[in-house]
Amino acid sequence: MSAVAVPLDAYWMPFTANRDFKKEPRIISGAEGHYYTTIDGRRLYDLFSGLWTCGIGHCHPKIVEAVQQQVATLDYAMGFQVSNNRAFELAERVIEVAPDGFTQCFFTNSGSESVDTALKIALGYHRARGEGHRTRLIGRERGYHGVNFGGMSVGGIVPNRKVFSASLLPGVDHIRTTFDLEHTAFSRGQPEWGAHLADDLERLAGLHDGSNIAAVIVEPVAGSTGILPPPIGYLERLREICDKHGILLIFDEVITAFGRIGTPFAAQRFDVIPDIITTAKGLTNGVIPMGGVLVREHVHNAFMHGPDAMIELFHGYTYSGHPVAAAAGVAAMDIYKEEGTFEQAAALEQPFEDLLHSFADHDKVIDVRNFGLMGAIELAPRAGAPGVRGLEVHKRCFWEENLIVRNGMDTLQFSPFLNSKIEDWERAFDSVRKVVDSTD
Ligand code: PXG
Repeated sequence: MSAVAVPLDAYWMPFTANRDFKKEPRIISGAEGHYYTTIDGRRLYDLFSGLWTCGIGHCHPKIVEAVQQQVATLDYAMGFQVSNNRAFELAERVIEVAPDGFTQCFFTNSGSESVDTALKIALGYHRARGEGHRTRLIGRERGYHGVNFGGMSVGGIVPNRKVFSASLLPGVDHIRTTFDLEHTAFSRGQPEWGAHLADDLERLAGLHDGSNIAAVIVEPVAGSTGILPPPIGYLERLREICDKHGILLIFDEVITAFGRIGTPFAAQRFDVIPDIITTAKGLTNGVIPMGGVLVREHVHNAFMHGPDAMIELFHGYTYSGHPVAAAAGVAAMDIYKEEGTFEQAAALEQPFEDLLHSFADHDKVIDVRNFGLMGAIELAPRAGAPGVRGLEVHKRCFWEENLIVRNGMDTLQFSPFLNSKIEDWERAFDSVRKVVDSTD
């Protein structure tokens, strides 16, 4: 346990069991490369690369330098009516690696803000084209799209919605999750079963009439809910149904963008091109909070009518395109290119899959899922105590094995560095096995 005193009372931690945490605080005070340093001086190997954020490692010297220089040159400039050079540079760099047809990037400060921005752009797009009746938004069960009202409403994570049930956006429906242990357990990569689940969108189009639906939003590979790769053919089918009914397809790529699955965007890996893409996390390698919403030309063009002197989209944040965040983003884009980060991630996919699936025959494991450098080992819940086994593994890895392993209930989640060393993984997964073996 932490030997150094930290004032624990005032900070209300996000998505954390605060009282449990404060009995046994796990506090990090430094980081370098693939390791954290705890406040009491231990080094921990990070199997979650931040929170899916820091794909090229912590405190990358080039990003550190870019941020230091930028903050001493231009710390902030108003982003409405005037702007800063860095925001334009970063938008250009992001569009350079985006799928063909994407021409514009709108900046936010987080994934949640990117999602709500994307939903508003979708509604504005239809209205601008004279289809203001298209107001329905469709998400998916078990989807995670952040915690703001829009993202929470299209999201499908029950505990995130439960308390706020009466305040969710009206006019939202959900298609079925692709999670199905009976048909897909222990699939390597994309499950073969489940493309037909996309037809649930056709069902909703039948119920409401497709002409009333504005957009459908999905994570191409669902992340937070415990890594659900799309069944083969599923995303293609969603795209087809969207095209048939004039529905915009939004890919929430807050996790999957910038190399996590071996390509700049998941859209390229699956060769399914949405109309709007949301990003955050890897945009700055997690160094400064920032998100981005990428749109295809036709989406942007729909807004570019009316008097030139009129604001086209009444939306934006004080910190949209913040120069220090944008400088971190430009440095991240430089490194991705110079170090071949996306190719490095692609080359690591197979060894990662093999390591994860070496847990498949463990008696406490009920599923293993993976795609790109996203992986999950789902443990059987302990009778009458769902989630406890997973949390114990997380804590024991932290205290006994000097290892960060994130758990979502009883699912152990892995988001390793895009430039990981296989020897480090071998050691780390040996430790995970030791802990899983010896946890009740
Ligand atoms: N969309 C997706 C797909 C995400 O994964 C968000 C939106 C929201 O981003 P912000 O920056 O507002 O948090 C996310 C965030 C986990 C975990 O354990 C994942 C996220 C957040 C917290 C935990 O997998 N992703």
